[in-house]
Amino acid sequence: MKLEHTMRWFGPTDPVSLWDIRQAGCTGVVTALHQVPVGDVWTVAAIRERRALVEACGMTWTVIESLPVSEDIKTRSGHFRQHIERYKESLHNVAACGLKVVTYNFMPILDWMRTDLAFEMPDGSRALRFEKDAFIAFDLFLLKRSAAAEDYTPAEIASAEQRFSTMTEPEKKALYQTALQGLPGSEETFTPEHFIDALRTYEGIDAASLKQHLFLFLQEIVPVAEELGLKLAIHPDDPPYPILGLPRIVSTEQDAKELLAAAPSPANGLCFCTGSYGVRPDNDLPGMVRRLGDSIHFLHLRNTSRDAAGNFFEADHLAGDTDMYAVMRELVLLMKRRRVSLPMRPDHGHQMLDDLRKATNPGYSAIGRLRGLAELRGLEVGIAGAIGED
Ligand code: DNO
Repeated sequence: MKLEHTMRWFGPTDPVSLWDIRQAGCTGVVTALHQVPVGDVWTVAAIRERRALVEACGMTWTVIESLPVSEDIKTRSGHFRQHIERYKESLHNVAACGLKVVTYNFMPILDWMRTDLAFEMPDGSRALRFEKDAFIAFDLFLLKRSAAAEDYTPAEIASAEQRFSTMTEPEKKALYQTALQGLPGSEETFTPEHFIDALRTYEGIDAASLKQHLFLFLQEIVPVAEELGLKLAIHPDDPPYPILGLPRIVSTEQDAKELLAAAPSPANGLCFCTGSYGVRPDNDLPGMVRRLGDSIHFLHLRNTSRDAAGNFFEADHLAGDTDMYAVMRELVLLMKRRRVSLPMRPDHGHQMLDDLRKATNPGYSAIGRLRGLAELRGLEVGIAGAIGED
């Protein structure tokens, strides 16, 4: 059994076309109806229209990334009941259109977070980076979150102050935009006021209660997904720890085990993102594939390189702190055992070659991802051949 090779496509406005993705060696894309406001129903007509675009280029669409979960559902306030009913309706509609896997996340307010979208690598390509000092400086001096100072040590604050004093005005503006105005796939952009208001909705919601909200949500939607033959795949927190005083609850193997146990079903599963889980040295990625493999329904393969200070950058797919050979070996064995072909996408890639002169979605340039996919496919074929798997 081989991985199903896909790339993310942001829809008709994506500067990377479906033909580009096909020429990179993909048989499918993962995509979402980003135009539908969070909390609204995905209609059969809109899903079919998107599917037809993909199929017209000779590829398939089986994985959704993402069917977003509204803030009302995460905080269990406002219109959360109605939003859960609508979520179920969307599940019915996507199943009716033949889709198989639904990716989602349960990160409060923000999705993924970086501080630098053009971190120059020694070879001149550009990577995404999370720099701890810059992030704390953003929190303290740009966002000016009132409780921020309580979340950091005096040494961290001093270091962030020093970093902030070296930043030019354009650098501060870029940092602010990177953090608050959204990375691709994030469903919302914020002004600082709007963001501070959103933070207030989490007052009194700690990690334990957010987990409870996730479990209650799962207990409602997992039976529906199971009945429809769909697989749910929760994406982990990126980075995998609390930020801006907000709890993050899908960061470790233990978190994954708890959410799977909260609604046991073949439909309740994981999007195994090596780039997100891999930022924590205490996550043993090959071991997680071995232990959680039956619940893995979708894969994001990416590598990161971290340092002792808490910074990390997105490394080449086969470099960095995650032993991609060991992960891939477990995946090949897992697919052999389960007799399934798991959908995978090379997650992110560097901006390189011609893409350095183009406006691309950060992390989602064509050539960097093509390189990542080519390397990962080669690794897979080599391992499969060596263990006698076709
Ligand atoms: C970032 C992505 C995430 C992911 C969502 C899933 O590149 O991996 O935005 O799509 O968290 O819901």
